[in-house]
Amino acid sequence: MLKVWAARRRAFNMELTKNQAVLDWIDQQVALTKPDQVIWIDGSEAQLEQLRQEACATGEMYKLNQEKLPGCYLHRSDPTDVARVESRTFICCKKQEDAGPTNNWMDPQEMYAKLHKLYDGSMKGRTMYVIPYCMSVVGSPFAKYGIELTDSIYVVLNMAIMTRMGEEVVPYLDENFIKGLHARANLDPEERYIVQFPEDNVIMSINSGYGGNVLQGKKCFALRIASNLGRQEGWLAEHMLILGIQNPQGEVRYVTGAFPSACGKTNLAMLIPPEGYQKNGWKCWCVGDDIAWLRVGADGRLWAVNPEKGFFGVAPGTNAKSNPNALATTHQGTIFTNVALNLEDDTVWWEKLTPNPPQHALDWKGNPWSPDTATGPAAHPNSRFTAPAENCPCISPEFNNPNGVPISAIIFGGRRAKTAPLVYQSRDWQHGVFVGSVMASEKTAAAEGTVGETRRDPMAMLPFCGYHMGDYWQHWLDMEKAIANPPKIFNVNWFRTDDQGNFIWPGFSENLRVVEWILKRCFDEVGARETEIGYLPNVEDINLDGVDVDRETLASLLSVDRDLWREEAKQIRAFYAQFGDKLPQTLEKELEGLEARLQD
Ligand code: GTP
Ligand code: SPV
Ligand code: MN
Repeated sequence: MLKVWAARRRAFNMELTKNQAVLDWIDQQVALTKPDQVIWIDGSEAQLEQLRQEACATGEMYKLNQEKLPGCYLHRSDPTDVARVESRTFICCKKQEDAGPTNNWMDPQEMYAKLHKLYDGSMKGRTMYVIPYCMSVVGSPFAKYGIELTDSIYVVLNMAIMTRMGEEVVPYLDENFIKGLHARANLDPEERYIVQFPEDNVIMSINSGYGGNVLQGKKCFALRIASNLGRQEGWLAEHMLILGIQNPQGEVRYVTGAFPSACGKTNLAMLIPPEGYQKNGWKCWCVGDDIAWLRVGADGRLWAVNPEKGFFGVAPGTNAKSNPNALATTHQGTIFTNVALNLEDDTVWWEKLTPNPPQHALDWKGNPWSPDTATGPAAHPNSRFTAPAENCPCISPEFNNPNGVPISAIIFGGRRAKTAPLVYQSRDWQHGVFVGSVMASEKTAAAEGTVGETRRDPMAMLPFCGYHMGDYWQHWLDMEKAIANPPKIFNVNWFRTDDQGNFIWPGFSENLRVVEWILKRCFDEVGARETEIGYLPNVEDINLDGVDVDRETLASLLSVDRDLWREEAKQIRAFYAQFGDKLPQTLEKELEGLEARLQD
């Protein structure tokens, strides 16, 4: 049987490699899914353009106003397929214990058997595309390579924006490549699976055509599989933005930030300094908006690379005021998913893009929409843009540096209406790991579930950690010994609300005021006051020149409510309970310390 398929593959005569391990694996997947043809993606503009035309001809994509949005397209996913599905995401390793209590698990053999039935013949009448791709800079010591086989042109075109892919990657494929198979099948939500087999370096997703479920380089590879590789090889794969901040002296200092999905990474990563800061010579540089691979450099510092090449960003809320850099980034070569089509000029629209919605539009499902008759939003709350990083006006000159950038601070954060203050610093690395491990945030539209519900999302990795969360925390703790000059660890919360539910802190650009304090702490340039939960700024140490926030409001944002924190400590204890023996002693001790400090 396999021989037949091998012959058929050779007949297409398109394969870009002679590597037998690669070809054998592809033959097996072809035999299973039975596509009509197999096409290798070489990454050339000519080939991608042909695919764009084909997608437009079948209605899979819509070509937008090419004068206003050159190279831009709109795609609508199935209305039942609009976000990551955590309930159908699995980590399949031999022992359930290795996946831990926060991941769905199934025995690998059982899962393979189940999936084989679903994939069997799923590409009949369709084309399989072979995408060789690389996470990080091609040829760099830290790069990792993979192949995604998919029957979706949308996936090919998105992967072409999000990853370095095609012919240039092929020479680097060896038997260690990450094997990925994706089939749209019939998009049945009941049979949707996003599965990682970390012991085999295999990713399989089926019955979805949306974002993080199917663009396998992103969450499946660069986080779930890579977190396992990082544990084995002594580095960290994290759900983090990477931002460079240039001060008036011209020094650029870098921070990473781990916030849960739809909690502000892209916005902070593309921050534009407030006017007064700009006048004084401050600049910000975006290195990454979603994923960071962190390694210890020869100088004993932690260095970060962004393994991606594009942004898959949340559209709603993005506008000329909140994030002009993101908006500019989407003005060419961008694929929009599930936004509204503005029929007035054949461009796109989403909530808060402009104060006045277009009178004539199609909503994210393709139905006529106008503000006067609307019964729902024009764009889906998790609608997104896929845009090339090179479009970004503030892309860092270090973006393609294979060594990455040295990190001064790690910033954890989430959406908390109360409890968490605007910013605080951990006492040391161990306490910082504790702070990350107990991160909590109100749920957003980025995954299925109830928006607004508070959940613990350790290091923003709850849906992305490819192994036992307790082992992951231990790995973080162990890293301390390897980093001679570790970054300092902080926690921020831009989302405290008043009694009417309005955000108290203006956020966005103004967040630089907080980051400035963070960097001053890293370089011993400012003091702090010690509290039960860590070091907080003295109210006079955060610059409020040119922002409409008074010291009293800032003081309230920097307050620690002991009653709320006692309640928080109780919840942390309950959360930790599920990890049993796997909870590192160090973190148990940190919790005891917090509880003791909160007793009067
Ligand atoms: P993922 O791509 O899902 O990982 O999300 P993300 O963490 O990159 O979040 P993003 O920056 O796209 O922001 C998500 C939402 O939060 C958007 O609607 C933003 O407008 C809003 N947001 C971001 N930063 C701030 C802020 O400082 N204050 C307030 N109030 N809202 C913010
Ligand atoms: C997230 O949900 O954190 C995202 C979007 O960045 S997705 O790629 O769909 O996971
Ligand atoms: Mn994300």
